[in-house]
Formats: sequence, structure tokens, C-alpha cells
Amino acid sequence: MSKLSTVVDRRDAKLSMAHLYVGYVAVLIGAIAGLLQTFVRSGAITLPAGIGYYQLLTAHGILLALVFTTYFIVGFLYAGMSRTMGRFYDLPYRLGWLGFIIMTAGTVLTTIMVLLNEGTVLYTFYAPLKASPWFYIGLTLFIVGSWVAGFGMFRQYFIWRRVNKGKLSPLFSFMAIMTMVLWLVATLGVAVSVIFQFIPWSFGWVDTINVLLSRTLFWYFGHPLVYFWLLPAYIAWYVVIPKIIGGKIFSDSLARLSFVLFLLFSIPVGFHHQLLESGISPFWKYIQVVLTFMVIIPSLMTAFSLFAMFELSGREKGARGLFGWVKKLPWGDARFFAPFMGMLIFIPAGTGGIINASNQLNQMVHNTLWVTGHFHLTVASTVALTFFGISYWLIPHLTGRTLTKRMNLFANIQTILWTVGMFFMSGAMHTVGLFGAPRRTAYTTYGDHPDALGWIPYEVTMAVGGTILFIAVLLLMYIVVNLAFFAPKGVEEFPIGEVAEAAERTPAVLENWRLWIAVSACLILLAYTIPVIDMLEHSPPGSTGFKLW
Ligand code: HAS
Ligand code: CU
Repeated sequence: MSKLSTVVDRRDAKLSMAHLYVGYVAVLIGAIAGLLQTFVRSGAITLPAGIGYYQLLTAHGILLALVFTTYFIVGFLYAGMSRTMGRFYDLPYRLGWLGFIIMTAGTVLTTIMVLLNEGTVLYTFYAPLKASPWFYIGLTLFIVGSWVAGFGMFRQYFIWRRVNKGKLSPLFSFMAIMTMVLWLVATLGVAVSVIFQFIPWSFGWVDTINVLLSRTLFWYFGHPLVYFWLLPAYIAWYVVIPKIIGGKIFSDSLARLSFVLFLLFSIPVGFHHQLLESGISPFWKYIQVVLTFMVIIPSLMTAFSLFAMFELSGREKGARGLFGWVKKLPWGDARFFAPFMGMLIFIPAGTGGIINASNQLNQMVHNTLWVTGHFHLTVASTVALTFFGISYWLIPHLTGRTLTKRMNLFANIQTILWTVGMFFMSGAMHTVGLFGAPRRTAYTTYGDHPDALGWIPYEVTMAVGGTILFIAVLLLMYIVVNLAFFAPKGVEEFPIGEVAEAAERTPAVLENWRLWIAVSACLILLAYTIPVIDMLEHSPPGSTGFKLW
């Protein structure tokens, strides 16, 4: 059995750091695109050198929402599994590198196609927009690479279970495996669509594409995708934060149950992104909206468990009264403060999600800037701030350095800048969305229509928020580079909390993968079989495709 210690394993650390480097380079480029977009959109500038607004928007979405997140997540999960299950065995370790290489080949290929303006189809690459086949091939490699990385984790977990027969797996590793299982099941949908629809169509091997089917397969993947981003943040909230604040994990079984529920309910819900699409019967939309409301439950359980953890640890430190525990939290510690702001922001962010999911309200907000506001609070604040907060200890942990007081201060300033910038940008997006301003649109006044002119002040506010956010990104880059290359040598711990209740009380059924994957498959079949058959049988003639840029 490999050795378990708080000191990092140098070899495994390199693998994780490789992922973090690529992730943070993507952040920098993606953020430059984002800043420029807010300027174009508010009419402040026009882009030079023939660069298109939608080209930037595609780069922004792909680099931040797909590349940064996935690389960060794989790097973080590998590091946490190495920390809680011990040094990676040879095969899973090699799979980690193989996955990294395939994923990076895909990322480079897709990015080149976007830069060449051959893939200006936004991160959702909706048909009938037609990109170069190499754009889709890059995406395929990216997904396959992430699978290989996942197989490495599965293998490590499998060996651990064999060696430690009858033992409950470490909570972190269990959650990491759940995240990757969710990712595997979800990406099957988009892989089928890209391989069997987009690639043959973009090469011209077939004439047309079934648009509705492609969008349905995309959202089969697209919704669980958002939980693939969220779950690693939840891992940090459940497992890491208790240790940082000097408390204990509230309940091991509650944490595991909430992750099981995510596997069950986060996939059969894609129609909540297609509520305004014709070609899907209201009955099946209704079923999927009900399931969407089911997937809110594990987040509410998480909120409950966090409040309980904060309060219990506060009371242990002598807090009194209803909110006395708030004062006992380590506000000056960036490892806590950044993820905490993420949690706080998730309260309005999640509420916005519930609004989106409500059929009638979706008619109001769909395809408006409200939705853009929603995902800048969820993925770009809740998840991003948590990932930054993780980086503040994970990078020095992996590189054998320490987070100095000075960097901690910068990290806290970074968190404040991010929160303020996002308040303006996302607040303006939500508001102007309710006034009808569409998303995914460059600057236009619609022939000086009074409504559209009324949107401009909000778009200017978005640009102000975007500028603050860009400054925050530069500060983040400074901190990341410092922690990776220049901070003083030392030992930074990988915080792993202890469980308050005895872990033996966790029911073994929560780790019964066959059972949960089977239930998940049943729910997916229930939610998708009939509508997909319908799409195959009754769709109008497919589209030959458009290149509108
Ligand atoms: Fe969403 C669109 C519904 C969560 C991301 N979402 C999007 C898109 C993205 C996205 C990227 O139903 C746009 C896709 C595109 O390009 O078209 N979303 C939901 C629902 C939830 C939800 C019901 N979304 C997320 C998360 C995301 C994310 C998480 C990324 C990470 N979303 C939708 C719908 C659409 C949509 C529709 C389509 C809209 C349209 O028409 O196009 C739920 O999962 C939310 C549940 C969350 C909660 C909050 C729990 C709070 C917690 C924090 C506790 C805080 C503490 C600290 C303890 C109920 C856990 C407090 C301490 C103190 C001292 C106070
Ligand atoms: Cu969704």
C-alpha cells in the first residue's frame, strides 16, 4: 500500500500542477476576450484586425467554461485522491498523463480553429451553425482525454478498495469518483452528437443535420456539465473548509447522499434549457422540470450542512446567540474567505436558477442577458471563487512553497474585487435581461429603438464591472505565478476535515456504484427515450448548415 502522508508526493504533484498551469493560462486569455466583449457590447470600441465579436465570445466561453474548469478539476481531484488514498499506482498515474496529453492536443486544435475564425459557433456550438470539422475533432479529443484522466482515478479507487476491503473510502476520493462518473455519463451524449452528427456533417459526408436532436444531446450533457463544475467546489466546502475553520465535517453520510442525488438527478433534466423549443411535447418538458426541482434538493442539503458546520464550530469556540458564530469565522484567511464569498453568492445564484427552471418564468428570461447574469454568478463566481480559494493553498502545497501573509492579503483583495466587479456586471445583466436585452448579441441599437437605447446604460455598467473583474484577474495571475514559482519554500498543508459523527455510521449502500449508476440510467431512459424516438421519427428535414461569420 502506498504511503499516506500530509507531505505531498512530488511525482503526483507534477501531474496536478501541469493541469493547473494550462487552466490558468486559459483564464488569462479568456479574461482578455471577456473584457473586450464588454467594451464592444456597450459600444465603446470596435474590434481591430478583423476579429469578430462572436469569435471572442466563442474563445471566452470555451477557454473559461470548458478549459479552465476541466483542467482545474482534474488537477484538483488527482491531488486530493493522492492525498487521501495515497500515491497513485503506476497505471492510474500514467493514465493521468495520457489524459492530459490528449486533452491538451484537443484544446490546442480547437483554440487554433477559433483563432482562425473557423469555429465561431460559441461554446454551445449549436447546429445549424457549422464550424470546421477540426473544431469538432478538437472537442472530441478534449472529451476523450478527460475520460482517460477519469479512468486513471477509477483505477486508483478500484485498487484502493481491493487493498482496503470492507473499509469506507475517504470522503474526498468518493466525491472525486462521483464527479468523474457524472462527467462520463454526461459526456456520452455530447460525444454521440459530435461523432455521429457534427463530424460527418461538417466534412460533408452527410448533407444535413438533425438540429433538434443535436441540441437535445447537447443539453443532455450541458446541464450535468454545470454540476461537473459545481461538485469539486462542493468537495472543498464539505471536506476542506471544516479543517480551515477549525471545525468538523457535519455528516459523512449526508455529504455522500447529496453526491449520490447529483448523479441521479442532474442528467435527466436537459429540457429546462429547451423549454422554448418546439418539437418537444409539453409533457416531457414537465417531467424534466419536476426532475430539475429534485436536483435542487442536494444543494439545499449542502446549504443546511454548511450552516450546521459553521454554527457547531462557532459554538465550540464560545459563540452565543443566533448569529454569534459568524464572528468566529476566520475572515482574514483567504483560503476561507474566497470560497465563502462563493457560497454567499450561490444563494442569489441558485435562486435565479430556480426562476429559470420554472416554465412560465423561463418564457420571460430565456435568451436574455438574465441568463448570462445567472451563469456569471454560478460558474464564474461561486465556482470560480472556490477554485481560486483552493489554488491559494493547493499551488504552494504542490510546489513546496507557502502562502505568505502578503499573498494572503492580495488574495483577499482579489476576492473583494471579484465580488464587487461581479455585483455590477451580473446585476446589470440580470436587470437589463428583464427589460428584454438579448444575450449572445454584439452592439446594436436596433435602429435607435427606444427600448434598445434604454439598455445601453446597463451595458456600460457591465463594462465597468468587467473592467474591475479584469483587474482582479491580473491580480490573480500575480498571486498564482508567485505561489507557483517565487513564494518562499515551505510546507503548505492540504486541509482535509475530520467527520463529527462516527464514520462507521455511513450506510454502505451509499457506495454501491452499480445500484446508483443503474438508477441513474433508468431515470435517463425515462426522461429521454420517448422524446428522442419522436425526434428521430418526426423531425423536419435536417439543415445543411450556415456559416454566418
Ligand atoms: Fe443554471 C442556465 C437552472 C445551477 C450554470 N445555468 C445556465 C447556464 C449556465 C448555468 C452556464 O432551468 C447557461 C447555459 C447556456 O449557455 O444557455 N441552474 C438552474 C437550477 C440550478 C442551477 C435550477 N447553473 C447552476 C449552477 C451552474 C449553472 C450551479 C454552474 C456552476 N440554469 C437553469 C436553467 C437554465 C440555466 C433553467 C436555462 C435558462 C435558459 O432559459 O436558457 C440549481 O442547481 C440551483 C440550486 C442552488 C441553490 C442554492 C443553495 C445554496 C448554497 C449556499 C449556502 C451558503 C452558505 C453560506 C451556507 C438552491 C449551497 C451562507 C452564510 C451566511 C453567513 C449567510
Ligand atoms: Cu441546466
